[in-house]
Amino acid sequence: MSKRPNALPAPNADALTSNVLDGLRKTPKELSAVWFYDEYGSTLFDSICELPEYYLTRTELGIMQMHAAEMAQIIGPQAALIEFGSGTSQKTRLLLDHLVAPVAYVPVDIAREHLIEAAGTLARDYPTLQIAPVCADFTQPFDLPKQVASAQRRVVYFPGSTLGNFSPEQAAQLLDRMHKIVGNEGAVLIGIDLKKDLNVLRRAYNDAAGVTAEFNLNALRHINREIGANFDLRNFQHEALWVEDASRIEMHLISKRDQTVTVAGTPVQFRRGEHMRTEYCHKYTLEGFANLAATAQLSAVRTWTDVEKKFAVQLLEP
Ligand code: AVI
Repeated sequence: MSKRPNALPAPNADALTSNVLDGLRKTPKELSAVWFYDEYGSTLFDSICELPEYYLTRTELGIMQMHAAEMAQIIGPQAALIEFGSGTSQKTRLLLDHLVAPVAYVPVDIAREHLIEAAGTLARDYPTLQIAPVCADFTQPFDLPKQVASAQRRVVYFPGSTLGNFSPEQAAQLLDRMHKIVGNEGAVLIGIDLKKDLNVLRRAYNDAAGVTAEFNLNALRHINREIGANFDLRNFQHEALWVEDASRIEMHLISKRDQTVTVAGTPVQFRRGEHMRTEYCHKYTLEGFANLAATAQLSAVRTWTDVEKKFAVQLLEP
């Protein structure tokens, strides 16, 4: 649901099939990370967030608990908060609790039912706040609701280090889109995962309980169901590896044998040991991220981190 780094293409069979086949024709083969997030995959992702090895969620939550009041103070009164990939809006509540007279909260998410449900719960808990959900793929242009018009400031909130799941080019484009949405008086509040001890990183994506492995393999189950393929999940193995040059963890599925998989009627050969990439998870240095943000004419006015500097939340302004 909320964690999609990209939306599935328009749900017509041809677009979905080309999305998969185009990736499988590349060398190395690739699948889009959107395939993780069916109903079961979203539940698995929620379980990942609770894993002892997966420090990201609890570290970011800790930063928000500690500093949301200061973030709200810097954002200022009568802001409109626009959240990209809002999901359950858990971290957002910490901000909303401290913002002074916020004008509107605009959760943007592709998963309509989850969006409506989360907006309904928030509306009950924040009865004076205007909540204007937008069901959209945030990587594509979308219209802002009229409720933001009277805001003193627009702020895009993008927590969770979801930016790290995009290629550097896509991430730059996304930051640029955020800049355009908030305008020159606005701000972007973003959560980013920082580069750290490689064993900590590897463990976060190769957890002992095997939940991340199941999450990765579930992409194949999703594809089998959605476009008619016969991936046998027993014939693939999960691996998450660190790629230093790109400063990222990559999630891969490795073929355990020579095999032919039929994908929407097209035979696709896999060699034993062949890797198929399913996700990027970029890990930033503060300097590297500053360079990325600069491509969208944004720079950090304030950075909050945990004591171990595992994760950062930054307020970016034009
Ligand atoms: C959603 N996103 C920030 C997660 C991450 O850590 O990059 C997705 C994930 N993939 C494997 N575990 C978690």
